[in-house]
Amino acid sequence: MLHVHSALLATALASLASLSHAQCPFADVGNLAARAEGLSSRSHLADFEVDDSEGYMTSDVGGPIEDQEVLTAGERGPTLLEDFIFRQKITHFDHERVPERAVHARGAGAHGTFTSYGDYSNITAASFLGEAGKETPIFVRFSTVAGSRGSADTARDVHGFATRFYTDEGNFDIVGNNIPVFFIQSAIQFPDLIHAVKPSPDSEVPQAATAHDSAWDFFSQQSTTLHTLLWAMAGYGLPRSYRHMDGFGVHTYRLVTDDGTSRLVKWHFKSKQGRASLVWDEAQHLAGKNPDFHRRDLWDAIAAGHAPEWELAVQVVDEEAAAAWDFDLLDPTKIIPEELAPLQPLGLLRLDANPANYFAETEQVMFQPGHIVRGVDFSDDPLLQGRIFSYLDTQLNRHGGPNFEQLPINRPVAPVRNNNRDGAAQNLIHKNTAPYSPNTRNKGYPRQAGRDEGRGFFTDPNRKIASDSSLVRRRPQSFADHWSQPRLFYNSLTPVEQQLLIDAIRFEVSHVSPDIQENVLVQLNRISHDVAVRVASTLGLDAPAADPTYYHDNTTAGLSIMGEPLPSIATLHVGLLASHRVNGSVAQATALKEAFAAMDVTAAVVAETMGHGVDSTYAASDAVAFDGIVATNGLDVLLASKAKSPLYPTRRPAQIVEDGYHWGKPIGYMGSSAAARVAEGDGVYAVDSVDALVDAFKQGLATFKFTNRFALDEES
Ligand code: HDE
Repeated sequence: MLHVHSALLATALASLASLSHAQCPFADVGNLAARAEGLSSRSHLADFEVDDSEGYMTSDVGGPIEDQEVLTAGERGPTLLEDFIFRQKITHFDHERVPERAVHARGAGAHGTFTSYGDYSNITAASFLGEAGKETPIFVRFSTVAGSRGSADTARDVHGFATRFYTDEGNFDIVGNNIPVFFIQSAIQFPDLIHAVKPSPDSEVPQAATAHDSAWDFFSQQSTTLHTLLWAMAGYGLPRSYRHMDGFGVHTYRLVTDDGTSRLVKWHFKSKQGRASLVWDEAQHLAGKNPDFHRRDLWDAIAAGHAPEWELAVQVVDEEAAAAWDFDLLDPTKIIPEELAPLQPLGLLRLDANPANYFAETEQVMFQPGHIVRGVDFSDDPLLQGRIFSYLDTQLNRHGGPNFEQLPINRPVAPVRNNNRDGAAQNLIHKNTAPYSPNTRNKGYPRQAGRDEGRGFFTDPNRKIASDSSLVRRRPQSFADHWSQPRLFYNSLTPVEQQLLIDAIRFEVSHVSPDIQENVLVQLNRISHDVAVRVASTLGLDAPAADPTYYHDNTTAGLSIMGEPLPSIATLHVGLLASHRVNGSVAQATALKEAFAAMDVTAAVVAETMGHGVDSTYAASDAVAFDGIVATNGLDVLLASKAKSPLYPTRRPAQIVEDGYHWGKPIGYMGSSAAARVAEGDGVYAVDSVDALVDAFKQGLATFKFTNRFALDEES
């Protein structure tokens, strides 16, 4: 029935979309069509949606009320306890919050669809991968880790990438990150890690940052952190948007076929938008200018009908071959280089619908690595094993009871039948009066499902434990090398990316105490003497003597972000600087905006005041808002060093161009504006026509960051 509704709506909107603009009663036909399409990916929530577009206000139990004045004893008298309307409204407000997530508190989510490319029953019995073209609704939540719910999106951090598949055989969650490794090898250390990176217990400083003693004290004492730390200090800690980052399941999982054959796998989500990062200075500006930068970017792209996409892929591992590798597959601080196990694509994720209510959907979604489906199984990775326990526990704390899976965003689309009963906020009315197994009173139902009956989980999951099964509290020797893979990562970056990574460590470690700085240098030196020397030079310290035990020159493919152009420039955003003081400038910016729109690149016309086709003012604009910047013909008047106006902060137009240049963005000068150019070189285009500019920007935006503008140590 619900499907019929959304199908009807989709048809109605599609026919609206086919009307010409003049006939259409709505202004933005494109967006309406996009919304209708999006609706299908969240149609399983439709039963729970509240539509207040008509009707009288009521109390929580349905009686019509007015709620703007309290009931008092006389106009100037005391408020009466009897005022149930007031008490209900205030009490509900007092209880509006649930505890924020202990980690990953800051995030944004969206709905969409996963489409399987094929029938993968040769590697898994999972039904959502069982047929080419099979569609499964999904919800993805992206996040930062350390900051509180109100912290800035662009804090340097590992980023969460949690995906729920509402499969026809139950919910399957891949609760992953945008970095393929993790800081620790065992779940028992997670509270230590988080206590170290969170703000200081006395002052609650700093927020959403790791440039403090406790974080680097822990990192330098716990060398398992080094690999993830290096990824976070590189561009992976500063994604341009959630859309421009990949996702990883991190742990080794298992896929199991119907006949019980089990294979080890790593999950990957490859961004179809490509990977792109900010630079640190830019990210810091954004934290103040637009703390919602990532959240808004995702929302706007989806609202405009530009659904972001990722390819789901797996590295399938041959266990016998893996036994010869020099790292352990159960160690979550290690990647499997793609040379050892190539990615096998499985299907496409497409996020095409924004939530209707942030709290109900994004805040209340409760992911768990323990949410798996038939055909997927765990490995013995000790970090994963601990997570299977922790997430259930944390959801009990956040929701306050065991019925959180009944919330609309958590409820599976597959039927739920079992003997779990009662508890706070029980939403269901169970009619079975024999809620136990085995029973005869309910004819034995609900029946037990197993591998061969009812498509259940495997009673015998075909997993073995090591033959030496004595109880121990120690880690295997195969987990002991914490330095070779960080070096592999570092070696695989371009020289500019290596420089930015070193600069990030310099920034962070400049904020910590000298004894901790010394400890950090010892660890960096085990990865690379060059890195240790370059960081030490900033700190005014001597690096330790080279410690070559783990030094090597190996590299692996696919880790550099800045070394590759973006596969698509669609939905990148360009600033078009114009002036009402210069004849034809706003008109030229408008022509550029239209030409960019034809390439699905959005653009904003900036001038001194709003009106006449201007989207933003210099008073409100900043280079951080744009992926590329164009100064229209005649703008040299505004860019001149003596140009002043009460309509914007001193030198703002010139500052936008200069910042954009220093942050590596493509810069265009039209006509005479080139007289005020900051510099020449790659990614700086001085042209006369709209066509020439747009043509140059195609390549400029795809390059994204012109890295030769960043200085390397040896050049200084
Ligand atoms: Fe989490 N993690 N984590 N984590 N994690 C949480 O669960 C935890 C780990 C990740 O958008 C919490 O619902 C432990 C690795 C994401 O809602 C909590 C350990 C990876 C999210 C928790 C880890 C992650 C969380 C906080 C070590 C990448 C946000 C609230 C054993 C593979 C999900 C919550 C969302 C959230 C515990 C390590 C990713 C406290 C104990 C490794 C993306 O349960």
